[in-house]
Amino acid sequence: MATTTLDDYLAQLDQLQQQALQRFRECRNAQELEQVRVEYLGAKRGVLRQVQQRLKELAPEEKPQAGKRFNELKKTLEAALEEAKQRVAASPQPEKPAKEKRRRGAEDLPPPFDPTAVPPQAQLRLGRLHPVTQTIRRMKEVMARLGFEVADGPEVEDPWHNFEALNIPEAHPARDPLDNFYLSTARLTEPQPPQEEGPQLLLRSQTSTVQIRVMEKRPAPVRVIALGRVYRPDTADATHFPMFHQMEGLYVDRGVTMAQLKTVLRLFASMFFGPEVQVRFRPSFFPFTEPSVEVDMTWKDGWIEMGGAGMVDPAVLQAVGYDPEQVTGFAFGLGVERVCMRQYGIDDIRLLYRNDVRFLQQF
Ligand code: FA5
Repeated sequence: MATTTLDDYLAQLDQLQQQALQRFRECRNAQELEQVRVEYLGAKRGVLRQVQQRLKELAPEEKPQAGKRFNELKKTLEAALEEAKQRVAASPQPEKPAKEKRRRGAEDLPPPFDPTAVPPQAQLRLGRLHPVTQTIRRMKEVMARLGFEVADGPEVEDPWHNFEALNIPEAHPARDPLDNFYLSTARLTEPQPPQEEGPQLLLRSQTSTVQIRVMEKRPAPVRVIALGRVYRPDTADATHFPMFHQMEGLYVDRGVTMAQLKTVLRLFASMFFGPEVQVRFRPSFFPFTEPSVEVDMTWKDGWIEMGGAGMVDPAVLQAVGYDPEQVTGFAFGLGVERVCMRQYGIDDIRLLYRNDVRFLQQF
């Protein structure tokens, strides 16, 4: 026997329709709309679904009319849902007004910055050494195998170590202010206590300064390298930069010869770059070596100038208190960036100092 009459059922559907349409109209955002959709049109427990179940309770002859009305109701609610969706989408919720934000309590504010917090794994990027640093480490390794220990010196130098002891007298053009970064104490902002007139300091223009510092400190024999920054007001181009690095080498002992200098530089080149690299020595001039050479190495189809070298000038040995009758020595200074460029096939030195991670992460 039927438990629900047709009239009751139809009345219930009318009431439901009114209610539901009202609820859809009142929705102000997508979240509310979704709640109302689930409440009425939800596939499992929606009100419409429950009402559909009750169709079974009607007498068989009443079912077609009731079913028809039910289908109408369903379509009406689905249309109301669509319309509400469009209305909500067309009027995006404005940001909460600033006034309201300011009134919010501390618990609504973002958490305070915690410098000890570990960021999520995805944000952690593994760093790597700058290619020039990698080159410096490798150069030290190779030279250590050839018996050279590492020495060091300051980047801010006095004229004695940068020039005079290296046989570069006061009037020499290499000391021209246009070719060096002299430090001017006159620019200091704080008033300075009266001082004795000191030497005009400068950023070292070559690592040859370390030759002097080492020999001043210890007697021969010395066999050292010094790797570090040097500064020159050079215009940047593909092979020059105003700040660059040099590796200085110095070997002083009884009976050191030019043949040994050439052998050490050739060995360095082949141990660093491989047996196919060729080394060329061109006659040159440096005030602190005699004779002097320019050192080139093959790269691509030509030669790249790597550095200068020569036999330590007797005047330099004298300046540091060595006896040029007892000892001789050789010295060389290689451009580290040039070595790095040949090592990695970099054809413009400026790329090394642009701090472009896309470039740097290749090494
Ligand atoms: C010198 O600096 C000498 N002190 C080298 C030396 C040492 C000679 C010991 C004899 C005995 P030079 O100015 O040529 O030499 O520089 C040496 C190397 O530094 C150059 O061959 C080049 O490889 C590199 N170099 C020079 N200027 C720059 C620059 N602006 N940017 C990058 N590399 C440079």
